Amino acid sequence: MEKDYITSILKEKRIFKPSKSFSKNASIKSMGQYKKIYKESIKNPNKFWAEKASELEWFKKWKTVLRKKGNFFKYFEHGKLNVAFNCLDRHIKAGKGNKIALIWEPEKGATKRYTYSQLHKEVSRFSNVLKYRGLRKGDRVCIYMPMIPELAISMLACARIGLIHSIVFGGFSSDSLRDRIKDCKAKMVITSDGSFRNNKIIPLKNTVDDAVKKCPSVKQIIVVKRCKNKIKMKKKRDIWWHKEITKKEIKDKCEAESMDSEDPLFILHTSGTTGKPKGILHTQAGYLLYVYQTFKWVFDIQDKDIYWCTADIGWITGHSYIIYGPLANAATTLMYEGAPMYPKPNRFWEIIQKHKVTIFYTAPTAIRALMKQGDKWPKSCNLKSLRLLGTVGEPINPEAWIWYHKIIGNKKCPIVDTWWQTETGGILITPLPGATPLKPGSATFPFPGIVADIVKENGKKAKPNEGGFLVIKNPWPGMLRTVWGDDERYKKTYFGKYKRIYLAGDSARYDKDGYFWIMGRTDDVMKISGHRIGTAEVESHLVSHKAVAEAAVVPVPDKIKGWAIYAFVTLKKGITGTDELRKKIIKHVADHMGHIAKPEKIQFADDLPKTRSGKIMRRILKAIAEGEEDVGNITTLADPSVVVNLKKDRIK
Ligand code: 7RM
Repeated sequence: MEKDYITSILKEKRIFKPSKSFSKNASIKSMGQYKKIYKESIKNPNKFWAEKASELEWFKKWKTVLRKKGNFFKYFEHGKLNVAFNCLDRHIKAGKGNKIALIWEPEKGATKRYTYSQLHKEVSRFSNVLKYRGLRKGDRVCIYMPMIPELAISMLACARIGLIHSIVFGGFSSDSLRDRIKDCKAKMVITSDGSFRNNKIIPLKNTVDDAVKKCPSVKQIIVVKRCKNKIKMKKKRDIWWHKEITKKEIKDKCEAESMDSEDPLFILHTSGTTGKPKGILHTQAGYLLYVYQTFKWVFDIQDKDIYWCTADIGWITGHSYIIYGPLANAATTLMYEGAPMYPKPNRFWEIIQKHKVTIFYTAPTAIRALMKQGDKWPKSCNLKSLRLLGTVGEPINPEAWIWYHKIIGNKKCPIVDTWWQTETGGILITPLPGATPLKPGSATFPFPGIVADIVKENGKKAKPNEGGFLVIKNPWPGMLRTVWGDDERYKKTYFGKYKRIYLAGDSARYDKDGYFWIMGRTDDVMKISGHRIGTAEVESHLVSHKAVAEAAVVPVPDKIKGWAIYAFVTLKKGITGTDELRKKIIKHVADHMGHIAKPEKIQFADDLPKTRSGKIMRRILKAIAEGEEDVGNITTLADPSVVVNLKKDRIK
């Protein structure tokens, strides 16, 4: 599909202009206006960001917009504010206390709604619980929760009193959770007895119990009762949320802590080239400003909008565009607990119909999966409320784009294809819906303030359609500040290849009209169903199985997931590769790392293609897994004959 994808986007000539009526009411109404704002923002970025920052509420004004020290950047130094205050109190003060902040749609059962005032109260009370339990500014709190309101409340409560949250996606298993807790030395874990998905209960608390066995930093675990399933509560360590929150000592009011602009807000681990995930650090003011401004313009948010992003809050998309961006804009944000096809493949469309969702943001992998179910599902629902659609996480193939546009958007909704990363904090390359003529499959142009470029290996600008490395040449307020506890890794990963220029890790090209087309990762990171997973991480979990001697993993194209994991596994002497063993190894990876990291296919191999110095040549494995006749140059292999056998045993 990769090749098909490239040919299809190279042939893609269609252009979709925003309708006059959409542009008329949008905050950015034309390409002319975008270009003017963009030009000014680049000419004087500090002025641009300072102007936008004044829309937030500061306890104390900043002195400098940006200070650079080598590859480290600080925004709004000497300024003080609070993120939760800006997401809640600011709007209540402006008279929006009765507006709905959060709509929660459970997998089963009744919808819950929180106004800004109600959410403010819940957050304040839980902040008091955290204080009561002895946590203080700068402490780390790990959140391992399903998509329930208490997750949003926990994040905002941390932000309110200056605790640093580190959210771990509920699809990760105990080893991944343990490593992330250890890396940031969290004092507390917030979790739930379980989570519902496809009518099954996933026992999150058991996973936490397992993970914290080797985490001496964790002193307390707060547990939300969600599933009423039986779990063990360890005395003195484990605390029920509902019991704690109703204690008489817990008051409704909690002062928002005055935070320095550059104090940490959260850590979010993401996969990189090595087996050890990076703890991406985002700080207060710059991050808040960046998600505020991008949410406002990219989603063209208006007072009456009902906005729904289907991501999980355990990923950056959920942090920035379910919670912080929407709430900073006083928007109504919807949060859905369950799976896209439960109980039927029209669940998403039913939710849109039920809540009259106006803006819908999802991943190409979900679009492809839903498209495969047939048009009858969306056609069984009233989707007329929709006015804007968005995608994120991976390139969208034009076929899926057209279906999304035609069947979901009824040909009238612009589609914002937003490119960004955990590290970037918010959206960097994207259409602005009232302005940008769209080309299916292209993320179009950089957001104001962002200097994006594509360069060749030697650092020179690539020519149109030539392709190269996607880089960002100037800092922006939402960028990561470092890798938690590892400044060297930060410098090396993002600024090691080109001097003073941020390396995104993606390959891309721009066309003759200057549109950006993102092609995919250039490192050992895979996007499986839009989830970011490192090959090295999966490999380390494969080799930790007792039967496995060696393993190498490559992504192979998949019609729904975008990419799927194909693993080459060498077994220990005397062990035969059976289907039974294959299943066991896959389960082993799921149990330790998470179901999202399960290899789709495992090929048992006597030997792997290695250079004379013993390095596994993934390029060759990738070609073999994809069924290429010609696997490229194999003269540097210690034993070129291994290729023949590997080709023969390929799993189709
Ligand atoms: C938001 C998110 C980042 C990687 C990134 C790309 C890929 C994301 C798009 C995309 C093509 C897009 N953060 N990616 N958005 N590729 N078009 N619109 O996904 O840290 O988990 O992943 O995702 O490869 O580098 S992430």
